[in-house]
Amino acid sequence: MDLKGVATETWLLFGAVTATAAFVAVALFNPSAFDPKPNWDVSDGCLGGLETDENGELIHRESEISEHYHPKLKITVDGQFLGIPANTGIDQVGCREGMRWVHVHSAGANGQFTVLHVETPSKMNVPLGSFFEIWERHGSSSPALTEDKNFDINSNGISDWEEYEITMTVDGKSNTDYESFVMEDGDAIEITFTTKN
Ligand SMILES: [Ca+2]
Repeated sequence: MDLKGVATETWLLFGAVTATAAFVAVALFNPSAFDPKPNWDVSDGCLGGLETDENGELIHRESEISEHYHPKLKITVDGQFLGIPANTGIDQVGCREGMRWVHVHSAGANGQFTVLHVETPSKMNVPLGSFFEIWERHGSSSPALTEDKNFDINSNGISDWEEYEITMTVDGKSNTDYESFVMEDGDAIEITFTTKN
C-alpha cells in the first residue's frame, strides 16, 4: 500500500465520519427535519362509486384504492369527550355519493377512540389536520381547521392555539406535530383542549 492510497482512504474515512456525525447531530437536535412532509391536498380527494354492500353499509369500489389503513382519534375538550360523528366525510358537500380519502364509518363510543379510514389512490403523507378540513364540511358547527391550518375545534374561525392549551399524544407519547402529524396505520392519536384562563 503506497502512501497516496493511505491518504485517500484516510480522507474517505474522515468524510464518512463527518457525514455520520452531522446526520446524528441533526437527528438529535432537529428530529422534525426527517419527518415526512404533509400532503394537504388529501382533504379534497373524493372516492366515487359509493354503493351499498350486503350488510347495508356504504362502501366504495376497491379498484380506486391502493392504500387503506386505520389511525384512530380521540378528542377531549375541557374534560368532555368530543365524539366524531359516524359517516363523517361520506356523501358530503363536494363529494356527493362518494367518500373523502379520510372518513369515518362508525363513531367511537363515549370516551373511546374513533377509527379513521384513510383510503388513498397512492401512498400519501396524510396529515391529521386534513381530517379536520373534511370534518368541517360535515356541518356549520363541526370542528374545523383555520386557513392557517390551525385547529378550530369550536368552529369560531379563531385559532384554538389562542383559546386553548393543547396537548397531543400518539400511542401515549407526547407529539408536537399536531395538525401536520402524518398519520400511519394503528396510530392512537389523543388530543386534549383546555380553555385558557
Ligand atoms: Ca377556535
